[in-house]
Amino acid sequence: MNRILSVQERRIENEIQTGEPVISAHNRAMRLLLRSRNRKPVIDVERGFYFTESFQKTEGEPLNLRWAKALYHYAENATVYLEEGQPLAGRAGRPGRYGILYPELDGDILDEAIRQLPARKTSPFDIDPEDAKLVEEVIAPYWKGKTFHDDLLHAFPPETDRLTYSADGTSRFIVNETASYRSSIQWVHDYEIVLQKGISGIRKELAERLERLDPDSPVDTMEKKPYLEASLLTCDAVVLWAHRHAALAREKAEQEPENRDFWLQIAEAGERVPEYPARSFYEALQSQWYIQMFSRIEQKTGTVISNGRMDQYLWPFYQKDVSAGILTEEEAEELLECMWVAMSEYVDLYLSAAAGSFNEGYAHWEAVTVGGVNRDGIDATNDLTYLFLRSKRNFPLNYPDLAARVHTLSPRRYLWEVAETIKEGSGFPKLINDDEVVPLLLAKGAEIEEANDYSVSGCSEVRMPNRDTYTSPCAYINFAAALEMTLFHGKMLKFGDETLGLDPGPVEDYESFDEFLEAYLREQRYFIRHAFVQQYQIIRLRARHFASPLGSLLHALSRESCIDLHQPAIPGGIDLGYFEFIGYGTVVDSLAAIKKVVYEDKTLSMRELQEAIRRNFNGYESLRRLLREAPAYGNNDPRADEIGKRLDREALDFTARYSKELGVHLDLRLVPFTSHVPFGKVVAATPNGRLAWTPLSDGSSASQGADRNGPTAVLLSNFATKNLGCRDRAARLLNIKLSPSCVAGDVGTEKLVQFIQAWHDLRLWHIQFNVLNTDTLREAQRHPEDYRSLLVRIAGYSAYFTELSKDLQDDIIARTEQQAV
Ligand code: 8X3
Repeated sequence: MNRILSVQERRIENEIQTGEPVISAHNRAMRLLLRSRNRKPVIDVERGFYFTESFQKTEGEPLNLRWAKALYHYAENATVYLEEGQPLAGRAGRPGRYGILYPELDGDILDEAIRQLPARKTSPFDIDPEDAKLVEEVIAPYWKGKTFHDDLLHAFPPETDRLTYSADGTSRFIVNETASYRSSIQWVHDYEIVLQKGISGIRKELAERLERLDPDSPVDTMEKKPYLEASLLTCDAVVLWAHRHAALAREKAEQEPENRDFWLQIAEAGERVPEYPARSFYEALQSQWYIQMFSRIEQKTGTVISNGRMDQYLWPFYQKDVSAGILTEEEAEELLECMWVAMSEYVDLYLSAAAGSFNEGYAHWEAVTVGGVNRDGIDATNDLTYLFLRSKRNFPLNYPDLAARVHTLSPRRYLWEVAETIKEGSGFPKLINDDEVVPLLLAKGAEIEEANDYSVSGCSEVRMPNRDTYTSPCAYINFAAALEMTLFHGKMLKFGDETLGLDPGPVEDYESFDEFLEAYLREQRYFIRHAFVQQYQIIRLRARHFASPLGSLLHALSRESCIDLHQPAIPGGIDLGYFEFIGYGTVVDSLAAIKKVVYEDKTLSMRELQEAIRRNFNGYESLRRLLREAPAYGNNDPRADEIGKRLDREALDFTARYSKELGVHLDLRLVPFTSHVPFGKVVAATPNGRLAWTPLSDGSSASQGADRNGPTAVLLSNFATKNLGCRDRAARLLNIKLSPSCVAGDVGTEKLVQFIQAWHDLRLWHIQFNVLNTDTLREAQRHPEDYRSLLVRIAGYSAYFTELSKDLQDDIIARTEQQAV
């Protein structure tokens, strides 16, 4: 093929030609990867089983204590695994790719899910017949009627319920709660305190607090005592878990004299960390890994427990070991890559099909943050920053999700290496803009040092460990459905005659676009209103269902107040929640098309438009072409962007007024996961010419193929639609697909650096790139067996292209491939 390829594409072409995977210099990590890559994940039932067994015995006790007892029961009894060649110990399940069960969340649908998961089209899982029996006979029956999901299904008033669930309780993909998919949203622990003090250091302080409690105080007795007892037990549980790994490693050292040193190294590390402070780079990594995995066992943190600023908190250990001559750069990189493989093997298992369709490609994305400013506001890049970037270029895996912070004084070398890494082609790193994020965090109440020190978390969110205290997931809202209801009197073609939203009255006879826009905005507001009603209930219900003693003891404010992170209102905390605007480009383009074609040019009437939509443009091809040529978001065209800005503003005004009532910030976000695919499946054709049931636009990206003026125009539209004077803003995810030819060579790298600088200067929150040829994607659809290792950028993560649904594959193919930057 005579075309310019990205590094990733070249590697895959090479693999196809030679029939051999390309082995990087880091053989140990690569061997581990090849053992599990593309293997269908298996369900490991032990976490679900031991939690169930423990919860049966602790009914009536305080929730956090029950959780700690369950963790201890797991740590004491669950199988511990050590893998040949893997220097980091600590898995939450069997070798290979695996998912685990959290029946307390949605175990009421567990039996049904277990039957469906092996054959599910999107993200299937296998399960051993014996384990399936255990689920059906022991785990699932206990949780019937007791789960969070059970309670949530009956928590909403009828109008909210109608927009949320179908009659059978499955998601309607309109105002979509996501709380029943996970116990917590994306999170970042304070890993640094574990590396510095060890769990024993934290435990000692908490034990002293327990000693000092006032026995006459009802608050000390009823709240602080169980919190502290739960914390101590959890400390013991995680240390016990590490010790059990160490003991197994000692046994292996005895049994396998040829690998004695390897197993002894693991044994000694497990005897030391996370119990005590880490002394070396290896111990620091091992300590972080035990905590990371144990917090997976603790609860389902939907899609991500991010790693925080690894280039900062690992730096002292790295520097010390390298100066002492006991660690080389290559050894450090290899150890990190072994961690990436272990990370990729734990797969987030979603029981409901709806939740699965939000996270296609077995998605979870534990962001590692690099670069940015330090607590004093000075550039923080160091040798480790560059090592992370290099590892991302060298090691063909989608874990971890690398996030590079960019600020005004980011060094030139840093921007250059970031651009070179993006050119590798598999979607890393994503970029987050300090000059947008830090002022917003300050406006929401953060101190300057903690705002400067933020970590990237989730797709494109940020966290201030020790200051953020809100863990409730919120709504993903399908605003293309709001548009359809405006056009069809509160109904949707998918749902027949049922009235779901507001009836805007005689829309066919409106005389001006303004009248139509106001009707749409009433519908938009109605949707947000119901998302907030959902959230009102979710906040209250979650506090009765979830506790996270480990997450809580790693949080300074939770320790201080002795209040679990799942309880509302931790003193001193900043509660940053959100709601999502899904289908932004689709809605803006549709409104811009209605304005032009129906009201300005009067080329067709509203009735004709309704008819064309009902017929999915069959027989209306020339009309469809006309609609597609109307002004569209992503072209720096004020005719579309002004509409976009108005929609954004209305949503921001709503939350500025009503999130206060909930006592939290609910910020407006434009971050889809993969929800724009299932959301599109319930929306008929839209006035921008999009066909029925196809994906909506994603995040704050332009509609598929609508951006015709090059990528800088996409940035400018993004900027022009923002309401910079509003505080309740948060992430706007932006996908750009570039042809490898437009960034080829040093000239291409330089152009990409300049493009990144333009993005930074416009204060856009996030950006990420696919650098590949659309032909490669088509080829991968035709011959998936040859392209198993092809990674593509999706929402805030990358995944194997061949593990995605055909709909999502087509969506990525349909995104504009920009030919010049
Ligand atoms: C993750 C999104 O909903 O956990 O990117 O904040 S959420």
